[in-house]
Amino acid sequence: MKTSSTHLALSASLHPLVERVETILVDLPTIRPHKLSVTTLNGQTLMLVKVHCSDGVVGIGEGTTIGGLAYGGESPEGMKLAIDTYFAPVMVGQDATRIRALMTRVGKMVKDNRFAKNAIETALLDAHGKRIGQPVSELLGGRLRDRLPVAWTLASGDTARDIAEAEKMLDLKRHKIFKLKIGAKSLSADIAHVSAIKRALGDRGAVRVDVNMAWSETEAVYGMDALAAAGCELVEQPVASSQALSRLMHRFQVALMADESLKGPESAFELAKIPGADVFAVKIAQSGGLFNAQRVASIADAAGIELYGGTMLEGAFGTIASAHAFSTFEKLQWGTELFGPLLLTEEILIRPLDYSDFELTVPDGPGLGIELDEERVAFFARDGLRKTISIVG
Ligand code: MUC
Ligand code: MG
Repeated sequence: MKTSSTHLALSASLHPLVERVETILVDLPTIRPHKLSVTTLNGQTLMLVKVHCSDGVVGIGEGTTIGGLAYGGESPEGMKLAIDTYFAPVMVGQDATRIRALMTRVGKMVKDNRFAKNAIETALLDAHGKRIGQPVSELLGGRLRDRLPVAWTLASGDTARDIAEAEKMLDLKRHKIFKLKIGAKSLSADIAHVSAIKRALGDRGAVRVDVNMAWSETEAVYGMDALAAAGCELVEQPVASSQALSRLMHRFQVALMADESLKGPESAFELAKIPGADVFAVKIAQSGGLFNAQRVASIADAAGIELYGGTMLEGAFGTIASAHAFSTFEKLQWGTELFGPLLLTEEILIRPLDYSDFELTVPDGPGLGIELDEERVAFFARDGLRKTISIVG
């Protein structure tokens, strides 16, 4: 007995441990202002987290929000603070290979903070995949697809500019599904905007809208009818309330998708029970990690709800972590919107991602299968080289 417990202790100590957790804020400009009903983005802040392990392996994860605290309860700065102050002490010295056990430990000490948990879990999965030579998708049970359809969001705030942008995306064969951000203007202005874009694109492009909860239920009743007549195939989160979503879903033919209502498996279960949506926009950050995103997808499948792979406008690391998770979903009827890195002016990877033929390739190298360009990050890091140069200049 004594010998076997000594043996267990010894073999456990041979497992690589978490040695250090490092967080970096990276500020990157967007290619144009990105207008949502809740805020307008002119740039995006990525909170990158590096988990350094005792075997020399380093895993990278990302936490990104939309407009700081404009979209939800976490911000990049808040995630950095939470990870530095509360996550890191719980993680350091722990077995880096037992990811679910470590995330359970973190969960006991840290309530909520789904976005920060997702960033940490991504970094642990990246590290372990690199360690054993397997892509993250395989650590999640195995991918069912290598390529994912990718929608593009038209959100310049100007109809003619959006049409020109959609035409460019069709020409480049990058996107043929377009999501329009509405809800900031009057209902009639929004309907005219959507109708004009759908008329210009015809059968060459699918048109969907995201209202980001901006409408009341009565506005939504008018809006859903008019949007369907304009040829819009899906309406994302027109209202905040789950009960109102459910009433709209039962009243209208056009597909209704839940986004902000989904905050992890419990909320997915509650919404599926009502039922409150035809489609779930699954996001790894909103779900609280990649494993939880898979749970949300399973709940949807079991309830006959269709699936869509959503984004929090992440950079490359959050986008590719999402791609690995979505590649394992049995069904993905509405494709994905993993276009986040394309909204940024700057490349932070050594080799750019492969967006071609309207799809994104899920990398098949170890871990996330992507490599950070450390020099670019040093330049764009908050208080990094760019700031020094602009102060000097
Ligand atoms: C959201 O609400 O879906 C996705 C695309 C975009 O432009 O914003 C996000 C968030
Ligand atoms: Mg949305």
